[in-house]
Amino acid sequence: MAAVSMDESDLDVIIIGAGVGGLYAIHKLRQQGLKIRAYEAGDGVGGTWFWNRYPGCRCDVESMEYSYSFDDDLQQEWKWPERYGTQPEILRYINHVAERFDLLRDVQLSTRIKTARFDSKTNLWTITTEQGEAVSAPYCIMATGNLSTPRFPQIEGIDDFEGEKYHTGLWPKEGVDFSGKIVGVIGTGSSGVQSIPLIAKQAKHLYVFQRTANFSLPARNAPLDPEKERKHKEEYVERRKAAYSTPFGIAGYPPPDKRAAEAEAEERRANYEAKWAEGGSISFLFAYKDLLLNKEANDTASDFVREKIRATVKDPITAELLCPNDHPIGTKRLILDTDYYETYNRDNVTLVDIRSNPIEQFTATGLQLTDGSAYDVDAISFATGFDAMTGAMRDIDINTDQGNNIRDKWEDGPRSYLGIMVAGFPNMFMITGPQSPGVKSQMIMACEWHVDFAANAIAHMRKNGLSRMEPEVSAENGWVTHNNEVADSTLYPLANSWYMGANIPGKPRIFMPYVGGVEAYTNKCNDVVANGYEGFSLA
Ligand code: NA7
Repeated sequence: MAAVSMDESDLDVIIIGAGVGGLYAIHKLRQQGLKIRAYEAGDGVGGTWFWNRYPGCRCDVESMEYSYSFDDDLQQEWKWPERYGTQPEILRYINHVAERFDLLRDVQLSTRIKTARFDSKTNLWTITTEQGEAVSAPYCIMATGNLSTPRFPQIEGIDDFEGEKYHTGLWPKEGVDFSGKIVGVIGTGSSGVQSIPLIAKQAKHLYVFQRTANFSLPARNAPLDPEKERKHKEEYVERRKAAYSTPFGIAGYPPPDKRAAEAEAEERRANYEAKWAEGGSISFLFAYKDLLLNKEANDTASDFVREKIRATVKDPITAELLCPNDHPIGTKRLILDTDYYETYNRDNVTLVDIRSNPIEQFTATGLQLTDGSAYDVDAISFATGFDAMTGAMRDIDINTDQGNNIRDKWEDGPRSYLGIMVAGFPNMFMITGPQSPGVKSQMIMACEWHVDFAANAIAHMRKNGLSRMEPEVSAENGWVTHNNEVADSTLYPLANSWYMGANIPGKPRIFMPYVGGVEAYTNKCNDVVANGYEGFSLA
């Protein structure tokens, strides 16, 4: 039987998750004089950057952008060593922020939330932890993350494998030494592509088991140019503001004004070459304005990258297998790598095609494919991804005394208003929830936006003596329809991506992020607020 802990009984806000979003929520809500408590499953803060410690883990947004904007002294004083932040560096930064703003005193670590229930008579959320503790508060913030529920493949015999078994999203803190070992990596999304070159350098032999080839561009990581850093810092405040008027929430990339067909083949090639040399995904996807809208336009960019793969990988069969052919470039998360394709020129790396010859089963010593061939390995790294965007919330039994349950509500795919709240679940705010631009934008900025929205809404309710806020069903339906229409006007739904829920067997295929762009989204949110929280019912 769960006991309500008395010292927590006067809480105003419960926050679930102490990653980038949860930590900022503590800071923001505390400034409003609210009593808050955050619950975090990990034994440290940082969310994604706490768990994903695999070799090569690095952010694919440049470090000067991928940071908090809420405090100018913080952004002026922090020094990022490289163009793209590594996992240890980003985690160091997050811990610095937690200490600097004294956030840890409101975080309960090593505490996984099992249930969250809203009672309409008391207007209170009560959460219970796996340890059996129960805590109540009028508001609940789900800062549970989009890529926080790692998934192992459902393949026969997976528990029979007696060697070392790792998941990139649950990597051991102490690291792993693959020296002298035969290693298998399953999965070639960002986590696989980032870790493969480093594991290859250490392992005796590396087998990469690839089901689907993905597009990857060179990151061109390098030490941060001091002059670039100085200039960026000088313009920080304006750049952060300008980011809200861009599609991906990142300033400094002028939007393209040409369609791909408006350029001659030679001009296009030169353009793609320049972007390839510059590194990074936004610049590349901004080569032409219809790359994500028009298949022929997209083919020109996809073909260019396939040519680069063929030119890099010496063995033509391996090169061909590495050429993505089932989705337009950019419709899955575009990967940034360092020496990924070059790694296949090493003698100790073998690419195994498990599309034409799937894994049949795991054995005590390795894995066996459908044609009977067997691979003995000392260790397997599962780079097999996450139950993205909805997995973490569905893992918690979120329900109300009115009979609503998030698992039932989202059975055919997530439904929300603005990716912030869900009809039937009053006073529950999501940080970068499904149907918001979250994962299609600069995530730290997206977290700040959602926390600010929730904090302002709570302040509005308290000021006006209101105790309950939730979306009207019609507003939610309208937003879901709009979200789907916007996605359907692009090439995104053509890919079997985690954006679509396609990586989890049985998960409904609905395009989950809002892809109308950050500018359109934040304008919509501002209008909603200016019109007295239009589409929300406040009681
Ligand atoms: P992703 O991008 O979901 O990649 C997972 C990879 O694992 C992908 O290549 C999958 O192939 C493969 N996979 C998944 N299940 C299986 C099974 N059952 N058998 C074989 N291969 C499988 O996850 P990441 O961790 O790399 O990246 C997630 C995000 O984190 C990334 O987009 C960045 O935003 C940061 P498939 O394509 O499904 O055929």
